[in-house]
Amino acid sequence: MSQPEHMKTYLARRAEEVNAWLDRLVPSESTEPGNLHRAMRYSLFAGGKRLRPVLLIATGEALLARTEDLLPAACAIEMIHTYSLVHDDLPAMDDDDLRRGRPTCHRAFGEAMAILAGDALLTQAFRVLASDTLPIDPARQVRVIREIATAAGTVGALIGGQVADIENEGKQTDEATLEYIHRSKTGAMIRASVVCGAIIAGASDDQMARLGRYGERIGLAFQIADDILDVTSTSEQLGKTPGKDQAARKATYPAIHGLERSRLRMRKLVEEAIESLSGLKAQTVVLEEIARFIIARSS
Ligand code: GRG
Repeated sequence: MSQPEHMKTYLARRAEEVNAWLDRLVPSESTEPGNLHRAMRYSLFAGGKRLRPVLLIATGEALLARTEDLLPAACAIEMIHTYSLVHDDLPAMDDDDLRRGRPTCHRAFGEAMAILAGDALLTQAFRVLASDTLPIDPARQVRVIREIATAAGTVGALIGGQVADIENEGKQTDEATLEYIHRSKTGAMIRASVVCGAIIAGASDDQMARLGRYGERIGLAFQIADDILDVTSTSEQLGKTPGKDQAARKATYPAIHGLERSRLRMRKLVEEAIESLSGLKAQTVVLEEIARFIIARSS
């Protein structure tokens, strides 16, 4: 089996575990308000790759944490990621009709329900993180909550990056601003996935620093790959509308650097990510493979 095929199988197996836990952690459609829970589940179970939860689990396992101690936090990160996609697709933001290969949440349930489904996914994530479903030492639990709240927040993080992205639409964006948007909007949550796996596993300061660097590099590489795919893929391949970045005159790597330089930068980031893992004193093969897999389709 080729490396990407092997990784696809690995991701699919892990995604099944994550899905089973998500199913337990989010209220059922028969629980009132049923329509809201249906909207949350519609987006949550629409077939996302589960990259962030898998990163959290793979990092924790590399440092010998138990999988069941990692899964609740992994699911919470996926809930936050899904909320961000639901809100990003709204008419007031990216105004998209297609996500994960099917109509976006607001297309299926209406705008009001999509806004509330996003809010509810974010809230449920922190409920899970703060509950005793997370069977870890309370000091580590608080660190995980703080890490995720920071990554989902405003300063160099998800919401802040989204604001910068919107404010720079249609403008001549310089390299520093582009990098800030990518590191914040996409990179922060990916880095937090890795770092939270490390916190739950009780990583040393040295391991935290190396893994933080790994997460930061693959986070940026992932967004450059996404920018490249937006230019080079079809809507069937992407599960969302391609060419939207260009149409909205968004700040992207290919727009500023062209495809070839973007690919070089992305590959360099993955090399640096893998280098960061050396000396970790842990079994890092899966993390190396994930880093390569992230850019495989856009290389
Ligand atoms: C609304 C606060 C707020 C933030 C929105 C996530 C986001 C920020 C915008 C979505 C558009 C976009 C290009 C985001 C970059 C991150 C990205 C590539 C998301 C898609 O992640 P995947 O590929 O998706 O992991 P799946 O569906 O597999 O989970």
